[in-house]
Amino acid sequence: METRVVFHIDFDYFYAQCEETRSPELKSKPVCVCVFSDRGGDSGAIATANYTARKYGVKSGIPISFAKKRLEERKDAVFLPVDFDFYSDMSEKAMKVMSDSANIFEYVGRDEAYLDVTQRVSGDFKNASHLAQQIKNTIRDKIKLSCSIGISPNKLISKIASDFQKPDGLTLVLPEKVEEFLEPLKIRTIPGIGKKTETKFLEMKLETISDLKKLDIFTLNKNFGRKTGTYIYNAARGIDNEPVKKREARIQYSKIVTLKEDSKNYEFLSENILELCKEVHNIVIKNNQMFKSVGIHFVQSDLSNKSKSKMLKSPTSSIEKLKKTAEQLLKEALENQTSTIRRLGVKVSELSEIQGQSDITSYF
Ligand code: DCP
Ligand code: CA
Ligand code: CA
Repeated sequence: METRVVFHIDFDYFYAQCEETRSPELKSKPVCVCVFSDRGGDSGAIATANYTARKYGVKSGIPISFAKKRLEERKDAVFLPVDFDFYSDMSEKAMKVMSDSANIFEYVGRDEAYLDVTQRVSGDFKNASHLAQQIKNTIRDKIKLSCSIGISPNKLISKIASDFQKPDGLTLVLPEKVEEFLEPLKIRTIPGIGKKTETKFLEMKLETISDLKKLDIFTLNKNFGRKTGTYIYNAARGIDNEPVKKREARIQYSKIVTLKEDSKNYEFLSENILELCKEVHNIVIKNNQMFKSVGIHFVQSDLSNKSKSKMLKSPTSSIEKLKKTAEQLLKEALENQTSTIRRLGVKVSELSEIQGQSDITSYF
């Protein structure tokens, strides 16, 4: 197989940086972006914080009240509610710059993407560094965002490399330097290895990737199962053949069926709705997403269209919530339905990525 040139691009302290771009006076202050829960007050969690706030121990996932305590001495600290629409707009613009520079562009989430640029740079890593620097400059000049880029022959190493010199980093790992780059790193650096797996290795006195290489494939498979064991074995050696797959940013997922017969009977339609919910939910989970809006869609017997949707209180990935909302919409839609229905659809939108799914058990 020819040597590939793969970028992983990740925006720095993304939500908080978007807020700084909108209000530059925030730049000198600790900035925390908060997901307030509907219980009111300070209940809820920190989505992210800028690097000034991080110096005080504020990070993604901790309760807002902890963050406030840690920043007590900083009277200028700012706590802002999340504004997903604004971050999506910023993301969309920056993603455009990236996808214009790639041979294959794979959207991962609002704040990161993989690019296969092998052809674009004629397989040359020096050209690749220049291209990466250009992308960084353009995104900084046009969109006022900084990002970090990892360059290597595969997705795994590029993902690790983009995180290596954050913020505003550019890390190149040449094919012949891959193992050298990995060896001193903590095992936890391997994507998919979470706290639980790390603890298991620490109990075996294994801390770095270099230590991890002492385990043979049989031991790993015995402990983690063949799929995960093989993944860890290869990852420790920098081996990853996953292609960069073309994927654009999605704004919704939907499924539609043509019914066995035209109908406006609630029981019959509801059965179909629940089946569609299952299918939509499968795609959503496979893509590691949550949704905040649920919609149903009718194509009526005269082929006219009708749709109805509902915004939820907070993003969710729950199938029960999806089913319940879709059934409720169906009930409401049928209240004054005269025409029978020929095709029926379910969609979810207002998507966001599920965060904190970094444990290997949830990774596969
Ligand atoms: N996020 C979240 N909850 C989490 C983790 C992240 O809501 N537990 C959101 C906020 C982040 C965005 O996702 O801005 C991207 O997550 P990253 O892990 O890439 O972290 P940041 O971009 O915030 O920081 P870094 O500079 O480390 O990339
Ligand atoms: Ca980021
Ligand atoms: Ca990220």
